[in-house]
Amino acid sequence: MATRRLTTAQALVGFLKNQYVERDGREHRFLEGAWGIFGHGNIAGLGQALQQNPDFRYYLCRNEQAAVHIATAFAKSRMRLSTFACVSSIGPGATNMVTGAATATINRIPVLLLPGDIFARRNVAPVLQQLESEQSQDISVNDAFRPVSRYWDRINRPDQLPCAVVEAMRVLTSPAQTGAVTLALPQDVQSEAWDYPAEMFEKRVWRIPRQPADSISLARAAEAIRTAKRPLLIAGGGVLYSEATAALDHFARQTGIPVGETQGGKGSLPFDHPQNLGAIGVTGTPGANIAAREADLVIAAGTRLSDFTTASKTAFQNPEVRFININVNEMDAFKHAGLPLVADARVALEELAAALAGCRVTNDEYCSSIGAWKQRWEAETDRLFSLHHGPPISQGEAIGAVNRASRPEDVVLCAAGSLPGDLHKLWRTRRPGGYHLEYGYSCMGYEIAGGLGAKMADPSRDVYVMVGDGSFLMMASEIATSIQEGYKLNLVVLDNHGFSSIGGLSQSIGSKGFGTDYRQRTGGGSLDGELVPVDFAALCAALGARVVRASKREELEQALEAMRGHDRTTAVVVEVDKETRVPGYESWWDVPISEVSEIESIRQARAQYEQAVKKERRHEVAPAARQLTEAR
Ligand SMILES: Cc1ncc(C[n+]2csc(CCOP(=O)(O)OP(=O)(O)O)c2C)c(N)n1
Ligand SMILES: [Mg+2]
Repeated sequence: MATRRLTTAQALVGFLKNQYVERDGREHRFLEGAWGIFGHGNIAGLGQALQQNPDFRYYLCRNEQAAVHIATAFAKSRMRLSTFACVSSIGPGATNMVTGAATATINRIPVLLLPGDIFARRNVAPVLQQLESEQSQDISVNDAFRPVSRYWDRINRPDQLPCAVVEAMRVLTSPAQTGAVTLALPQDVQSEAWDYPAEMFEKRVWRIPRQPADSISLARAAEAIRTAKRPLLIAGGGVLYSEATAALDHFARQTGIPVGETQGGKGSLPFDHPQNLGAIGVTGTPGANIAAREADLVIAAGTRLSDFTTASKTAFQNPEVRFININVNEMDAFKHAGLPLVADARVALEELAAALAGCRVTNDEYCSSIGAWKQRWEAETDRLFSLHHGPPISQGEAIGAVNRASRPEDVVLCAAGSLPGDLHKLWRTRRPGGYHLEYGYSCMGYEIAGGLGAKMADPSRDVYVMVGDGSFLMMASEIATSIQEGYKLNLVVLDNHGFSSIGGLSQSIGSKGFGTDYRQRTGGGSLDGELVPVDFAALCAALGARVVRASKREELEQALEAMRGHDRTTAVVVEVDKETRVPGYESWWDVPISEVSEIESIRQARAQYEQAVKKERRHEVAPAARQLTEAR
């Protein structure tokens, strides 16, 4: 057998750079290189291996968490067909990636994490940054990756590597199983050599299958759709990842069934598609939420049915409601006692459309409601886009300005704060992938790093990162990385001196905004003094961005116009009114309120909560008559 004598780290890089995926006849290199930061736990091992493999590019970032966000946003933008590896030293560099791992796994996005680890040989322990345990020498901080990884392994001997990397690729390229994959690499093992089989370094193509649905279940689903009176389809991220947008367009036009979009699925249809009711759930439009409330059949396609989509299980109030779940992931397909179509979204939608050929399901009355809801929502969006409030202007107006300034192919990107809800409702998405929200983990700090990943995934699309002051302060470091790599970001920093989102939530639970403003501590001991002065424009400039300040709406519009002419990361900083919020529509979110309290406003909020929570339904144990299938 031909072999190559390589270190574990050299063999790992040699293997990774030769992995490809193929779907629908298109082939992609799966890993485009490695992001990360070196330390003593990887510089001599993996660092050296990357140095001698310049065709597997190393990218230096400022924070290991950011590395994972960059990789995640890149993979999300590439519809999960390619990603990056992320490397770190041992200890804090490694644990910085844990939050990124959770973000990727929850969003079902492939990223490969390669943290350094403590010596396998153990004789020099405890090494710098080692977590010592009295119960076992087989514990390190990297064990913290186990619950947030879809596959986790520790390479304690060089000859374990071939088995581990093949498992890693199997999971990363599995549409149902994908997420963060962690291979912990003890510092000494990285540098140890072994005679690796030469075949390990040959090009390998992983074909991503398009799984069809079980034929009996599909026939039952078609029958249920044919006889439904108020059907509704919910489009989740899976519709985008499976590149099923054309299939969805065809299915919706043919059947007349309206579509509500989750955060992950927004952009599955253009905003002005006749069947697109827009955002659904807690941050949804009135039309989508009324349709959900009345629906007798919900077709959930490529969605995890999170609490934001189901309005904490209050969204579907029709006593007869039944579910059909199209999902590659069996766990999702079985939710709400639904009829599981364990299948690729595109194949399932095409097969359903074929089975329903010539069948328009929606009656005239439902069709006219859909048209009226759409019309009213466009008028409401126009109203919120032109409040002419302030200065400080309203966040809705700022979103309108960015939406108008961006081209149809451009991308808006966001993750946490009040922006995700406002964007979900208001952003007029024109192309698939034009709306990039990390709302599975809603991780403050994802935005700027994620913007860089999205821009790298498709440099022809301009990326507008909309970021609140809180998220900005959590992690703005990758502005410098965007300058280093020459990828231009358009940053729109919305400063409202604290947390509009959690501040609003605090008001609604009776806590009057406690602890949600960026204010100085007063003599009385509370955080309600003067605003903490933070100059966001100076921060952006200091990190290398071009920057403009805007306060009036016209200034924001001019700044956005001027942004387009620059080829380097450019920021506009605008103050927005924290209290002028985009309202909620026909929905509710379960945030339990203290059962007993000394504060009267909290007691009142609790009384309302007790009423509202009664609307929560137990779809998972629906009576047999409401279940569409007994499939196992
Ligand atoms: C890492 C992290 N910590 C805490 C939270 C909880 N959280 C959600 S939104 C938010 C405030 C965000 O502030 P900002 O970015 O200024 O947005 P705004 O609410 O003002 O729109 C907080 C603390 C979170 N989502 N992520
Ligand atoms: Mg804020």
